[in-house]
Amino acid sequence: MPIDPQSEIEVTGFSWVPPFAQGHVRDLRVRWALEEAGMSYRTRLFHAMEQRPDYYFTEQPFGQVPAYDDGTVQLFESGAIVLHIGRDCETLLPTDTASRARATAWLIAALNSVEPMIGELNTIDIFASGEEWARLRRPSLEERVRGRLTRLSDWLGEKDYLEGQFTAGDLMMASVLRGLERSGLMNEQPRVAQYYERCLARPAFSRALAAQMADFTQDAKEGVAA
Ligand SMILES: N[C@@H](CCC(=O)N[C@@H](CS)C(=O)NCC(=O)O)C(=O)O
Repeated sequence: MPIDPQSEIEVTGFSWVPPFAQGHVRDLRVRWALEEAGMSYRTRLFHAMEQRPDYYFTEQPFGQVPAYDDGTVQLFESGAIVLHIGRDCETLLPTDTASRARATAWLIAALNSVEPMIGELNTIDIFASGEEWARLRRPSLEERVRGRLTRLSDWLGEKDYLEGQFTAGDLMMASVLRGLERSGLMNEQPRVAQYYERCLARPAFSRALAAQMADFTQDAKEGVAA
């Protein structure tokens, strides 16, 4: 869906982030879910390096992005927002109770059981590489990530998606796995790598990514802190 300035749905993201973060800001998950659901949205953008206005903390208690407002529901937390969008999209959240519950479980597993250690790995690689504590911490962290990838590979087996069909759980798992692109660890698990590529090959993901990238200012694209 093209971004529609008249849409009732507003998604808050960033107009500027450093180049390494472009295409990885968490409003991408929300944009992807909206694309899967065929829902248009408008954006409100902040500069990542500038103080968010006071009123924003009443919408997002930590001042982070994304935030979401559809006129009826105001939300923060990318997982909660994707689940909310999924209520009206059978692709994201199947209508039968059992499948819907499984999709929800995978979304939470992505955020709670996989994302934290990938986040820590990236913190080390991007912000602390070369520091002694990072050198000591990294090998065990890498092993923990490898462990999760092995389990994911075993779970996937011959399935295309975590529960057979694409759901919000896959959207979130693939979003989280994007944090491993820098490390190359996913290449050690071909099934996971293929699953990841399968998720990212969805046209809805490409549209969401293009829209996020288009929203960065020229300064951001040039890597210049305005
Ligand atoms: N758990 C939150 C995390 C949100 C988050 O970390 N957002 C980052 C951008 S990807 C952010 O706003 N960082 C700036 C900050 O923390 O001030 C979610 O999934 O929505």
